[in-house]
Order: sequence, then structure tokens, then C-alpha cells
Amino acid sequence: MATENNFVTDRGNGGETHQHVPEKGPHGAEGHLTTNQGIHVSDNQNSLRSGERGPTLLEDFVLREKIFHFDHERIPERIVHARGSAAHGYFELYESLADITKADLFQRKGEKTPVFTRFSTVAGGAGSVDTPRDVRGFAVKFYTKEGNWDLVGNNIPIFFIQDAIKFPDLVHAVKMEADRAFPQAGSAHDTFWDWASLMPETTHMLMWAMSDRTIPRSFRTIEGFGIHTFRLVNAKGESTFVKFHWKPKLGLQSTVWDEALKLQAADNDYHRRDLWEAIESGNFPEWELGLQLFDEKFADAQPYDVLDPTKIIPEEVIPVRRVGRLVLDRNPDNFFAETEQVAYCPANIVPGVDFTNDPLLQGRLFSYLDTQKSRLGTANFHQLPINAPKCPVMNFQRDGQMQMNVPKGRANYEPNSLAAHGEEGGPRECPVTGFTTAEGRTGQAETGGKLRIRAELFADHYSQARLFWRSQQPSEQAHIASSFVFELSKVTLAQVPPRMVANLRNVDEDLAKRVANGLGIELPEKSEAARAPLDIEPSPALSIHGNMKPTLDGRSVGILIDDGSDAAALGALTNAVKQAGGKPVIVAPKIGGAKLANGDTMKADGQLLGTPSQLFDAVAVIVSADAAGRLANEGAAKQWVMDAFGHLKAIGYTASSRALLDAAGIKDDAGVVPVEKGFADAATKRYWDRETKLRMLA
Ligand code: HDD
Repeated sequence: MATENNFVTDRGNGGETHQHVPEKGPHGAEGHLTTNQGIHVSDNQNSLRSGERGPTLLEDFVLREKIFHFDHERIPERIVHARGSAAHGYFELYESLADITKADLFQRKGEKTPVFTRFSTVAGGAGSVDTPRDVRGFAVKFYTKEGNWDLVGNNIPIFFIQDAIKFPDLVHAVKMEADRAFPQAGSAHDTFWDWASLMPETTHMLMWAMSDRTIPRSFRTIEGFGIHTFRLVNAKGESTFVKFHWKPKLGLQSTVWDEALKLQAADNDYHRRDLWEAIESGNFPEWELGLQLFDEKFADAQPYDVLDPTKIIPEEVIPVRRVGRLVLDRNPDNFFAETEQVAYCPANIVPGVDFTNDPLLQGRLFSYLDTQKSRLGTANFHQLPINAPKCPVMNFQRDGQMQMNVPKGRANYEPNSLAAHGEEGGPRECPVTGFTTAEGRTGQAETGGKLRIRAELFADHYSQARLFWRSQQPSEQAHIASSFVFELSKVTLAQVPPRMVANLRNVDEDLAKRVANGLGIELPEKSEAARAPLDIEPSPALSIHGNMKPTLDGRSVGILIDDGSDAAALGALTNAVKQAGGKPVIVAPKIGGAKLANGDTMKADGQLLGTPSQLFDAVAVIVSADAAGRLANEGAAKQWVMDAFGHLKAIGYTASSRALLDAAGIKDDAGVVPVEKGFADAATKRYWDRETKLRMLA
């Protein structure tokens, strides 16, 4: 690589002359290879040694520099959210929100603000898989004209704990166990459930974590939430409480547990690849930003505390007002420089947005900056291109490791009178454009003794867990109960499952019985609730199965073919899928493809053994009777259709393909249909009612 300005110093001539590096090197490459000092490298294959078979020489600075840099390529991974995938894009405002916030990005209809968004799992390391049962991070950095605003949220609108002081305990408990370093990327183990069952405040979040929310189909089909109650502040200084939501354009969509497990084997990078490929193919993922706005009167009237991050405000009570859209339209150029080095921080806010006293949020305001110093190695990480604001940054902070700026002059303190005497004086504070903190409560100062204490309403740990349970469809309730059974079955500490079930009795007796039964244990006595749970009106908006969009938009259909497949049927199906916005993917026993009945060769996108049906939202089989007979004896082909059936997906087939489905024991139902009889329509859904016939759910 040439230096940035394509100039190197030619010391070979002994002078200080600058010589332009040719665009193309000797073998058509992109310029000359150099060391980090800009010295041309003559040989990138052999180190410098004394004689043909002699020792390597210490003076080989080319070798030493290359190995030195390589040795330091890795930085500490994030303690949580280590595995992530990100993209560039923009936020576009639908309407001016000047009446509720003075934040510049919310002033002008149609205004676009650049963003960088990172999605992540929480518990696993950077190299772990994409589809464990886990919460997903949803962090957005808005590069606004007034500085960076980071909305660092998750795909679940609440959190495990109410106070940041418990965060290290939560993370220690859920991550791999301290002595054995397993399991990786999952909560199904002793320490997590030991801790969680002793912490009733986790119950609401556990309900969400055991639901299909934590096994999403794609990053493109998750919701995002700012979780805490924040404030929006207008130019008059009036403040409104707000909860932030991201609503995916493609709708919410999840996998089933068996599918998620098998996806871990089929494709470690299932979500990362999906995001990357969607953007590369021009199908830009999109979310709408939603606001739940409310005032203190509303807050004071609720049976929960709006400062408690384990509580939602049901959408049926305060509707989500959609105010703009987030579009991700560009993949990172370099994973490390951007996705790895990006540093989100909930404390990064702009004038017009403000915090509340939520004790979880307050602790977060400290943690992120602190961890980033240790992760990125310098207090100057804000200068990295991905973190740098796209507006001027001017202050008197100086020096520090890896200082990239070269400030001029003597003005590194304030106040100074240098400007009055012809020198540069530097920037000044501004009470008009500067960030001012909103008052805690209108007209009321924050007062009170110094206490380690929680507000009384925080003691209600079960009402909203019950609300969540009652808002789920029967198919979703079965998944939640079964996940509790699965996870607690991995726990070897005998005291833990009964303790957890005892807590669940406060949520719902039926749930508790189903879990106890699934575990094969006696129903324990109900644990004592710190505050008696209330019966709150269910919120249908909390269901995924009830709100899934029947669409092929953004979804893929795997089509199994082999030699002798009917070209016309294949053409008709691929067209129908494409017209419905879906992506047809051809799978064949050989990657070279198949010779169709009309003599044409159809190339395959994936080879049968390495492209299981988990990877698709629906599948179809278009093979000749001959091939169907052959494939009926091929385990991978039978598994392909059996798994699609078991994962409640639509299966399309041609008459000549039927023998393969028969061999897999698959009978017609609403989702198993001939390709020509409305398969593209059938493929837009999952068939939840099939499940009770297929597996023993709790
Ligand atoms: Fe956190 C990273 C989201 C509570 C401490 N957190 C991190 C990321 C997300 C969240 C999405 C990854 C950002 C990225 O992609 O780089 N965290 C949340 C949410 C929380 C939450 C939604 C509750 C509402 N976090 C939380 C608490 C603490 C932290 C209470 C500590 C007191 N979180 C961190 C951290 C991380 C982090 C240790 C690890 C890497 C990083 O910050 O940059 O500081």
C-alpha cells in the first residue's frame, strides 16, 4: 500500500526528494508494498538470513515490523455484546418534532442524519455463533450536526435488573462459568439460573428471554428499544418523558428452538451474513423510530414506576408514534476499523434529549466510557473515524496516547486572553447552543437523604411478567414453558429449578405447573412476592405470532432440484417468489447444478449437504420421479424436507417430487402444497398449529 497521499521519500538517492508512487506496481498490483515507515519492500516471501540455510538476522526490520504488528492485531473484546455486526445508513425524519424537542435532528421534516448501527448477542465471545438463545443488542450512533447521539438499546424493552450495581453479577452469572469456561454464549447453565432464581426482579425479563424474541430469524426482523424512560426537551425548556422503539419494516420474525439449534451447525454467521447480503443486494433493512410520549401526571398514575427498567408501558395504553425511519444501506469497509472499534455510550446525548433518574441508566452513564478506554487503549478513541463526530470538535483536552490531532498554538486552557493579543484563543462555552440538563421534576429540586434504597413500586416483580404471559398466543406460551424446561434441565444444582418454579407461580399457576411437569419435579410452594402481583389487561402488541407479517419480502425460499427437474415449473416458481419480494435459492446434490429435463443446466447456489433447510423461510422440491426415488434414499434430502416440516415452514412440491415427501413421512396440510397451487402465498407464513402434532411441548 502506498502512503495516504501516495508519496514516499526516496532515500535511495540520498536526498529529501519526493517521488510519486506509481498507481500500479510491477505486476499490475496497486502500487508498491511498503513498511509502516513507507520504505519499499523488495521481497515479501523470504526473511533476511545469513546464507541459504543460516539463521535469520535481527536486523530484518521488514520481518520484525510485520510480525510485531501482527502480534498486536487483537484488542480486548467487549465484556458483553462481543459478537456483533454493523452497517452504515441514515435516519430520516417524517415530521418536525420541534414542539417536543429542540434536538437538531428532529427539527426538519425529511432531514437525514447519518448513522452507524451495531447488532449483537450479549453473552458469547466475538467468535461465537449468531443464533444462541440470547438478547440482541441494537445500538445506533446518530452523527448529528450537534454531535453524536447514541441510542444503545436491546431487542427487548426491559432489562434483567433495576440497579446498575447488579450488572457485574448478572454478567458473571450468565457468561461461561469461571472455572471451566463453558458453556459459551448461553444462559442454560448452573450459575445463571442460580443467580436469576435468587433475583425476583429478573422474572419479567426471563419471560421475554425464554420467548421467541431471543431466537430471531434475522437482525432485520427484531424490534429495538431504548428501554429506559428518557426525556425530550423543547426550546422552552419543557420536558416530556419518552420511551424509544425501533419497529422493523419486515415485521417481527423468529425461528423455532430446534431450528435455532440446527442453525448453529448450518451457519455460525447466519445473522451476520443475512445483514451483509441484504445490504449488498440492495434490500436495505429498515426500521421506524417510534416514540411513546407521556408526562409526569401519567407517570404518577401508573401502578409501576416509569424509572424502573424492568417495566414496559403497553402500546395499547400509550401508542407508539412513528416519527422517522432508519435505513441501513452500506456495509462497513473494514470490520475491525468500524464494527470492532465503534464505541457506543448512553451518555452521548445531544441538547433536546436528556436522562432520567432510572438507576440502571445512571450506572450505564459511567460504564461505557470507562470500558472503552480499556478496550481501545487510549482516551483518544473518539478520534477514530467511526467514532468521530461529523461536526467540529473544539476543546482544551490535549495529549494522551495515540493523539491524532495536532493542535496549534498555546491556548490549551480557558479562560485566556490570547485572542485579544493576536494569538489563537480557542473556543468558548455557549449557554444558548450548549447542553443544559433538564430539571428532575418540573419546578421541584432533587432532595432526599443519602440512602441505598429502592422506591417502593420497584418491588413489584410479577405483574408485568404476568401481563407478558397473558399477552402471548398459545403457541408462544408453549415455547416459553418449553424454554424454561430446556434451560432448567441443564442445571445440575438441585435447589435451583424448584426455586425458579416457585417464583413462576407468582406469574401464572399454569406456567409453573407446565414447567414443573416438564422437569419432572413436584410443584414447589409459591415464593413470597415482595408486592402482590396485579392483573393487568393483556397487550396483544407483545405477541410475535399474532403480529407476523404474511410476506415473502426479505425472505428466502430454498428450491431442491436434481437432474431431470422440470424447467417450466422451476421457472414459474422462481418468478413467483421473486415477484413476491422473496429470494429463490437453488439447492442441488452437486454444486455444479443439475441438467434440467429440457437439456438446460441450472447452477446451484448451495450443495445439498451443506445447505440444510434451516437456512430458508420456506422450501420447495422440484425433481423428477426418478430423482425423487433416488433422493428418498439420501439422508440429507429426507432431512431437508423433514426439518422444514418440523420448523413449521411451507413446503411446495411437484407431483413427481412427492415420493421424497412420502419417504420423509410428510402429509399435506395447509402449508404443504403443490407448487402451482398458491405456494408463494403459503410460503409467507409459519404453521404454528402443526407443532403440537410434532413435538412434546411443555
Ligand atoms: Fe450495556 C455494551 C445495551 C445495561 C455496561 N450494552 C452494550 C452494548 C449494548 C448494550 C447494545 C453493545 C454496544 C456495541 O455494539 O458496541 N446495556 C445495554 C442495555 C442495557 C445495558 C440495553 C440496559 C438497559 N450495560 C448495562 C449496564 C452496564 C452496561 C447496567 C454497566 C453498569 N454495556 C456495558 C459495557 C459495554 C456494554 C461493559 C461492553 C462494551 C461496551 O460497553 O462498549 O460498558
